[in-house]
Amino acid sequence: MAKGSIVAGCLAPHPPHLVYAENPEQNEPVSEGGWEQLRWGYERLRESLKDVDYDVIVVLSPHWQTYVGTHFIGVEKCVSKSVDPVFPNLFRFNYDLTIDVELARAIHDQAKSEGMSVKMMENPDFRVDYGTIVSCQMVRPEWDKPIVSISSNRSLSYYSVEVMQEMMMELGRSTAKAIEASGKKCLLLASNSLSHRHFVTETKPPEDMSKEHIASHAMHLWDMRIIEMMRQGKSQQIIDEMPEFCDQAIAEADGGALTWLLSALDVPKQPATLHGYGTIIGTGNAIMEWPCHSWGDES
Ligand code: 2X7
Ligand code: FE2
Repeated sequence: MAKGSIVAGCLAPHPPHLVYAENPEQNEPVSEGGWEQLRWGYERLRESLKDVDYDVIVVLSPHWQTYVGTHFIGVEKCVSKSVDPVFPNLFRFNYDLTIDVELARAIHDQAKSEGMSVKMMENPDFRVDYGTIVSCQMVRPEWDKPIVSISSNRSLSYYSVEVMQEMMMELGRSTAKAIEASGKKCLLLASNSLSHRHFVTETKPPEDMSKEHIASHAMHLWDMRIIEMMRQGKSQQIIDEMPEFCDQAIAEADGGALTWLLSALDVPKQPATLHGYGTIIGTGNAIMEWPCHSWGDES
């Protein structure tokens, strides 16, 4: 069997506003659009991936929060309605998705063998979180690929960013190893915003773009700093600065998705492509792609 591979890794932010603004048939609320810069960014990402061959999407979302270890959905068919608890007016999404349980279990087993606390989630009534759904919908609205859904272990809440990063570095290595052994081609998604300071009141309508801007200049500076490091292949520096980033920018990378992704990509020195940047209720969001399929073995 040929070795499996990661064809690309993406930072794929998940504010429900993006799906609300797109008006896909699965989402009940109806909008007049909005957040176009980010939605055009996702359009560019989809265009960039359109000729890339892959079997599975592997996604880690900070909105599936688990406090004892990392969990993996272990149910093959997930069909239900996902409602954003904070924005039920924007996101009530009827989903019908397939899980690659075999690959999920392979990553679970590999991580377990490295000493991580892990669990297969086998409750057939489990509701898939909106972060997972929004990122997948924006990257691949056809829903024609199975996914592997990985929870966010909130080790930062119990311990520290440093402990969270140790664990996510191991989870990333285990993910890459299991993918290689599986023979499958995988697209990895880290589902998170960058700076995460947000407004506490909603505009009328929510898609009134005359009110949308970054929460503060300090948040803007952090977002630009992280984006520049990604564009320059300075992944190790991002990992090194993660404690300050999480603390000062209340970054949603606190859920571990970005560290997991960088680790699975072997802390890449290759530049990431910026497909789009924009704010959503004051938070900073970048759509980035590490196109590993084009790097070759020598890079
Ligand atoms: O989950 C989110 C988010 N990360 C950023 C902005 C708005 C809503 O939801
Ligand atoms: Fe979020």
